[in-house]
Amino acid sequence: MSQTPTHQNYINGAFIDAVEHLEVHNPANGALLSRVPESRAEDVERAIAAANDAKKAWAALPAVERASYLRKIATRIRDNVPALARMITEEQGKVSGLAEVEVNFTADYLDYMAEWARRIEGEVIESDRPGETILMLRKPLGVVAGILPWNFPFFLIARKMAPALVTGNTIVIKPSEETPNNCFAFARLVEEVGLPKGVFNVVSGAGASVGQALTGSSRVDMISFTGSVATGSRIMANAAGNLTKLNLELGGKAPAIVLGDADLDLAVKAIRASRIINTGQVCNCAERVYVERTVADEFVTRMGKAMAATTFGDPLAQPDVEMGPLINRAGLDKVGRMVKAAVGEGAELITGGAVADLGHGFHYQPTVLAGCRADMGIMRQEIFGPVLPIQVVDSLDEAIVLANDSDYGLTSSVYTRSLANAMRACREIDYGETYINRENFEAMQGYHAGVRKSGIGGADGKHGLYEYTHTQVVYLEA
Ligand code: TXE
Repeated sequence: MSQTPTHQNYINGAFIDAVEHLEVHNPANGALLSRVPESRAEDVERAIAAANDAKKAWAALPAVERASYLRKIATRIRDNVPALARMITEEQGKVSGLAEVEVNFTADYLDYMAEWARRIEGEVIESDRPGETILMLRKPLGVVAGILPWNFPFFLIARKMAPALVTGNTIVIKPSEETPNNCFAFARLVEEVGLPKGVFNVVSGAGASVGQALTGSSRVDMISFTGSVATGSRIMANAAGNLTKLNLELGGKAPAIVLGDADLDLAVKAIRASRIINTGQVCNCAERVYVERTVADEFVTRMGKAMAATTFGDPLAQPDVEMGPLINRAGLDKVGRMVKAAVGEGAELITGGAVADLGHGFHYQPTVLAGCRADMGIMRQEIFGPVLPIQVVDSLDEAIVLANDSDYGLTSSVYTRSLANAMRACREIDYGETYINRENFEAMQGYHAGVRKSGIGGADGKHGLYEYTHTQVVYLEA
């Protein structure tokens, strides 16, 4: 019988034993997968010190040299796709196909960010004084703390470390307690490509201890966090003492607006895909639908059938299923509570509506709720599960008002054949991202950012890259 692996923190280019450990389990069947460091304050301090010690030499390397390490890591990732994808499926529960997409996307993302090496640009500004040149330089911030969620754990390492490193920062990553194994696998690839020590560090452990220590440190220059609003808010409070720069991606409650002139086949297909991906546990998942009355009955019927046909189970035992389990008991209970409350408040259950008893794992049936209203919790709070609540509207105006009346403001979508309706929705919908006639899934060259409580700052593309820099203006009289 193979032994349960025990992981070590990766600090200053070395794998280091921890005193205490957390257990990691497979959410599909409860199997114990590994033990990972329950790091202490002194481990976090060591990692922050290593990142600080490494930052000067790293920033002094030409950006193309920094980028060459990202490309080497991408190559090593591509050499190991099946093993990495399996590891993600085991600890996170996502289906194998999506896990492979995540791994390949991560490699592509590293290459994409590496391409920016020769495009990091400052400015030359006209001066008021004769003989003076004003230069705006772009510089790294220093040490970044990357705090990760569990839903796309492998990709999110790259989303934070690639722009941080190519612009000359060093980083300390804290993976989620739920999904740390793939982060240690990433650290091994970093080690194999010979990245200078201290540039990339991993410390695992609880948010309340390791996360708090990282975000409260005066020697961290930027916090890049993806997770819940409640934790984002706690991090902001903890960072306030040092006024540490924040980049927060805090999830969403994405509205999908289906107008009477929409292609309903397309709308059903795309909204279903945007709801069931990763079992509904994605920040840009379609979380609520506003459908125009003229097509509401037909849409609800078709969506009910489409969701009911969704297959689910343990993705390692049944590789063809479309959905795996939810991440943990808390996630399952939250989804169950929200559906029960909605039905109690008058929502009509079209399909699903219960925990799926497979004898193992945290599975919830694909669910559609019709007759929802704006005052129901299910239309306002992030569900993060395979549940689609639908509300009928009488016009695009009403849909836009309801869509905007939300604490969240990350992604949104509109289904219509009218260019005028699409453009009006784009102008009036207050969201960081809007998809027209397509499923919700962002591109690495876009800019993933939300308004309201969905976060501060954003990721991806040129604008995401520059979040990891500050400017220095030089007034040069020479
Ligand atoms: O998130 P947390 P959880 C939403 C989604 C989900 C809910 C709860 O609705 O159901 O959040 O998920 C670390 N200081 N999203 O509890 O707590 C923690 O260790 C510093 C949306 O898993 O936000 C982990 O590494 N760090 C989201 C990370 O924060 C702290 C993705 C995320 O955990 C900390 C995930 C603290 N005080 C959940 N407390 C998205 N944006 O897509 C915890 N952490």
